[in-house]
Amino acid sequence: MSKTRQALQAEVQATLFEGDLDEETWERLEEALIMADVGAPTTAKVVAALEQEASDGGLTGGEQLTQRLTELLAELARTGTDQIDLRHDPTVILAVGVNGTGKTTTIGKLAWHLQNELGKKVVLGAADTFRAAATEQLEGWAQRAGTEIVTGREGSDPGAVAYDAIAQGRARGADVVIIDTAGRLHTQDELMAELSKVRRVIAKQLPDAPHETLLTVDATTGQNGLRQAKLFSEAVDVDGIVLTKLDGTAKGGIALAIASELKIPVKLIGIGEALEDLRPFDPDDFARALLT
Ligand SMILES: Nc1nc2c(ncn2[C@@H]2O[C@H](COP(=O)(O)OP(=O)(O)OP(=O)(O)O)[C@@H](O)[C@H]2O)c(=O)[nH]1
Ligand SMILES: [Mg+2]
Repeated sequence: MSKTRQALQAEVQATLFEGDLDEETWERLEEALIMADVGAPTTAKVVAALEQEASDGGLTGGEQLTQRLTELLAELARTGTDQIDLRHDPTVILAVGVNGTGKTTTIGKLAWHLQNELGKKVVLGAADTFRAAATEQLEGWAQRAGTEIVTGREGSDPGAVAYDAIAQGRARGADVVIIDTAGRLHTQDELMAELSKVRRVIAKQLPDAPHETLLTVDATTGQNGLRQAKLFSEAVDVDGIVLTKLDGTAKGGIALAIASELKIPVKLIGIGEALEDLRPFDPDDFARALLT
């Protein structure tokens, strides 16, 4: 977050502490938020609310303004429940998203966290059978995280691998089964249909599953990633967003734009490539971290 903080903080602080709250304050604030990828609709809402409060006399100085801005951003980012419910037996998590957004890496980190920090037994399913390298990559993560993994042959049916993984998970008493899938674009009809089929096959093995479909979004792709996520979530049911690569961007405001514009909770954030670089998304902490 430090890159976003540096970019946004400098601009906001310069804006807010330069005396009166006037037209220029609002323009500069708007610009700063747009630069941080908070997005035009969300920015407009926030600035209009602040302007109103200022003209009603509720806001006087820069300090108050910073505080209200933080509160408003956090409010907009709060969407539904942000926690993953792990009470199923086993809980099935399905990772979906556009190519290269960080599905496999997120699964590795999540598996590690569940197993080593929460003491859950995890089984991974390598249902990205598109390339042999994809399975190898997930095997590497399974090894590092110390979890079991179920794989299929290259080119085999991804639904069958998902089905097997859940069957194995149940047989071995796993708490969580996490299924990897191949990257795809919402415009690839056949691949989207394949994803729906994977979901149907999973439900055949366990009626309520998948319990959590997580869509990974690459934070460095900004507003473009937001549009992709919107279209993707219209094609497949998504329960939560994992916003990845936040360590590599000065545009962390995208988390707020996604939550407030898509109405899908951002549940996890990726902040690096190592096992421990995954965090829960907390709107209050996040808004505070953006500004102070
Ligand atoms: N800096 C950084 N890099 C990340 C993060 N998450 C993933 N990556 C990197 O992004 C690249 C793609 O990650 P993958 O996990 O392979 O993405 P994927 O969605 O599984 O890709 P496909 O299976 O090809 O669709 C890799 O080089 C990862 O190391 C993150 O939070 N921060
Ligand atoms: Mg992958």
